[in-house]
Amino acid sequence: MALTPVLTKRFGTNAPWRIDNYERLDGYAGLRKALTMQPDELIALVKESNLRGRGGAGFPTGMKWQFIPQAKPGEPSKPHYVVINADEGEPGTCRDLPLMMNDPHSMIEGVIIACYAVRAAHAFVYIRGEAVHAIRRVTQAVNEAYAHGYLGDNVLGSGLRFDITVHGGAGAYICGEETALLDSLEGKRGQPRLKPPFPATNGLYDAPTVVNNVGTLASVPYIVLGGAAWHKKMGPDGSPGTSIYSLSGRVKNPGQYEAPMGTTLRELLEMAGGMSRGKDLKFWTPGGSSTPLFTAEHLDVPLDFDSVGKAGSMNGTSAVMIFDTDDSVVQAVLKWTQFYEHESCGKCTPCREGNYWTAQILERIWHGEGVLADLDTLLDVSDNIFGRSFCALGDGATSCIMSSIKYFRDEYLALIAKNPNSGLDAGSSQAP
Ligand code: L3W
Ligand code: SF4
Repeated sequence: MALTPVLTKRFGTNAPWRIDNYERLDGYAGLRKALTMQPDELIALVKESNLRGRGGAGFPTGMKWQFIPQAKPGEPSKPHYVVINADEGEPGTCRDLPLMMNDPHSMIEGVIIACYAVRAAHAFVYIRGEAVHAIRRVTQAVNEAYAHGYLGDNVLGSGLRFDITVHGGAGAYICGEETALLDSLEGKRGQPRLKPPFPATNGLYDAPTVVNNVGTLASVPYIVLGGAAWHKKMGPDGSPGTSIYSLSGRVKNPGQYEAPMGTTLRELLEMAGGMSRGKDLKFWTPGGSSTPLFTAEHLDVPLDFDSVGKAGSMNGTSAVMIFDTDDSVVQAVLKWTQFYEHESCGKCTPCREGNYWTAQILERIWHGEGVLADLDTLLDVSDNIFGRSFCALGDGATSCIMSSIKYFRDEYLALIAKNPNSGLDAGSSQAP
């Protein structure tokens, strides 16, 4: 797919994480331009660009910024915050960390522009605790930004002060959920809050807060420089721009591939050299393990928020994990379910108990100890988790189970049939 890279344009250049190199390649030009505009003009520009959040849900970024309540003339202004969700933990997702390692200033520049637009003076970057290298890299870049006058007092002569605090998480997947992240940032145990109210009105320290993903904010300087029309030229109307797709699994050259939103797996596989073991594609995730599985029949689905949704899954974090005909779907689903069981925060019963039970059932099926009734039980427990859990982790955990049974029921039955007491004939893959 021919594309002039945008988010990854500095990847592979000479030490792009250093501020002098960043500045040489248009760095901080977006911020300079943004500061000549009114904050509301910037919000209107981002709305017009139709940029949608890259954290998983695809919520329109400009609308989120506009939700931040602003003081009326003469009223004292209250604190607002910008929080960057860099707790990248969705299995298969690997694009925020490479972005922060290669080009941390593009995110920082986007953060300062967002702060100016929503009238926030302080931003917090919450980085996944295990990614010590990224915490160091971003901290160093923030220090450089202070030294060069992009942070601190009187930024670029605007009379405005902006601060960024870098915060390392403690290794809990649930802290990628925005309200759990806010609780964790406040020093509490990271567990999701009830929504509404949304962070836009009651966020960090109960103040209006924008929570955006790394890739979302890194896109902002380019939109300020290129304009909304330029941004909308890439990808489909409803989900414009580019995305960094992370490809992993049975692919010749796994890694990060920037392409317009709406690129298909067939095109991505071409970019990545094809399947790695000469086997056929069997199943894949369009947006991480929390999104329903796709199969070879979905090779031509455009990978954007609307098209993937229409085809029965979610674009999620554009984390494409690829499996071939020698891979067991039951084993993959077991591994993901054990992950959710471990990462469930325990706040609500359907997720805390349900994931425990689905993991147990999957484990016995995988070890040839399942019974025919297990498939119905798996679907029933999943049905009781989905839509009844407190946050998206519960719903997401059921995606791989329900979609794998939909597409690969026979594979489950063949494993169950290995148990002489399963209620199925050995070797049979058909339900009676
Ligand atoms: C104000 C309203 N704000 C919605 C805001 C809300 C949030 C954003 C999206 O889950 C998905 C999830 C994972 N007034 C608002 C409003 N907002 N209505 O919009 O909200 P929501 O609730 O639709 O999504 P979410 O809870 O943020 C995100 C999926 O992403 N996912 C995994 C993500 C993993 C990562 C990672 O590793 N980096 O992000 C994968 O598919 O399952 O469905 O900001 O406040 N009326
Ligand atoms: Fe916690 Fe799971 Fe409930 Fe979310 S769904 S609040 S992770 S127990």
